Amino acid sequence: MKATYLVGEKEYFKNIGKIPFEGRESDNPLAFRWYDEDSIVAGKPLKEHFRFAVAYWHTLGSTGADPFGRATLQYPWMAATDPLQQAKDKMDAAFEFITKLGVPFYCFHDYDLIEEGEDLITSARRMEMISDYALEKQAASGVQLLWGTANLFSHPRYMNGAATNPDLKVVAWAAAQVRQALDTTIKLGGKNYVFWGGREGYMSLLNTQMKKEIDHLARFLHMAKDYARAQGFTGNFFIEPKPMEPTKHQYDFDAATVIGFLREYDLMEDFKLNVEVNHATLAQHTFQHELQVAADANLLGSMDANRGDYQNGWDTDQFPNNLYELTEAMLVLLQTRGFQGGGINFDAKLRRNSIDLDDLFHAHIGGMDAFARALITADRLLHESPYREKLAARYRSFDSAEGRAFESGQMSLEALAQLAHTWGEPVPESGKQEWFENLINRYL
Ligand code: XLS
Ligand code: NI
Ligand code: NI
Repeated sequence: MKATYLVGEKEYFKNIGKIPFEGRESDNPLAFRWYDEDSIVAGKPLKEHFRFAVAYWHTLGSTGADPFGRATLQYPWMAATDPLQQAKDKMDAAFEFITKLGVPFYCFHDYDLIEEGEDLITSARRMEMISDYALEKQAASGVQLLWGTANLFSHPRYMNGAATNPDLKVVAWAAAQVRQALDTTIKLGGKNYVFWGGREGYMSLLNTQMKKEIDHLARFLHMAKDYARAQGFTGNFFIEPKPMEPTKHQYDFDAATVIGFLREYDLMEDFKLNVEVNHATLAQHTFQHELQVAADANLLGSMDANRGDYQNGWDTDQFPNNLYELTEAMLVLLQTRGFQGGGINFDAKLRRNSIDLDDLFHAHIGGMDAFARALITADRLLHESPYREKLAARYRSFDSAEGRAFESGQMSLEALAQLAHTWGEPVPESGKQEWFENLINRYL
């Protein structure tokens, strides 16, 4: 990223400059204490491990509205009533924020960039205009697009789903929107393209032919992939699992479900997973479980960082700050091959009463520092602590000749059973869970 940052005609975040790294002794809340982007951990700079991205919809577009009350956030870049002017102001603010924060990527839904028009042609013209502007902004700042996507869930036409809608007319409209979002992503050099199945699911099985809808979803994904590949797109496609909300049952329930779906419909070559913390916990999994499931299938593409509320279980999209949870997640990341093509997108939003512009900085700085500290801790756990040794020791019996024969399929059930007779009753061995748990706190 270039050292100078872009400030549009207006400067939105006045009195805030480029966020510096000041180290652990600093008590400046607008500085990084752990995230020193060029410092090398586990063989590469922190910025390459994380590939942080700002989520356009939350960071620039949040209003603070909730089902009980109207907007509390009146961001100055949303003030213009003309949609073209508003989109340009929003983008000026976005690039000012992203470059001051020092994040290398951003992510968007099509109509986060500019308000949808009253028909497809108007929308296409608007997307053309704002993506030209984004191209200029990207070139001037060095900020890149981690992924693009299409919003196939907000407009009322999608209330019964998009690709899984029982009405082909809606499916066709979704195709028009996805084609346009793919074109925009490709034009902006996007590294990846995301499908989060917004309303791809059902509210009641009574009015739903589930098999038909899931077949349609797979067909739609094949079409989108074929189109993008024909346009020269070489990036990854990501599916973002989520078990519920907005529908009662989302088809992309969790990582294991999505992996089964990709396998069944022959999509494994092109699609990987974008794992989100709060979606994992909604599915009653831990975040690290979902990462491990994706990584074990060689399908860990990217991550949406946030956290839920552990008391009410909702998808509250709070900024990540739980060091213990993040350290466990970074242990998975470091012990597997890391992200394939993706990075860490802050799919997180401010609380409705966090109304100051600097709150956006505090939120992201805190999240980035928490990830940096977690990664540094996980790396030390792997290299300075007895963690790896102790974990491997639990499985050491499989290093024997018999263990290797078992693992490589060279042993019958009779031969395995015979070993029980030879070896006798096994002596129980402790799982040492508390020992493992304490180790993390010791290194944090
Ligand atoms: C919603 C999702 C959404 C996707 C992008 O819960 O997290 O924000 O990341 O469509
Ligand atoms: Ni989400
Ligand atoms: Ni998300």
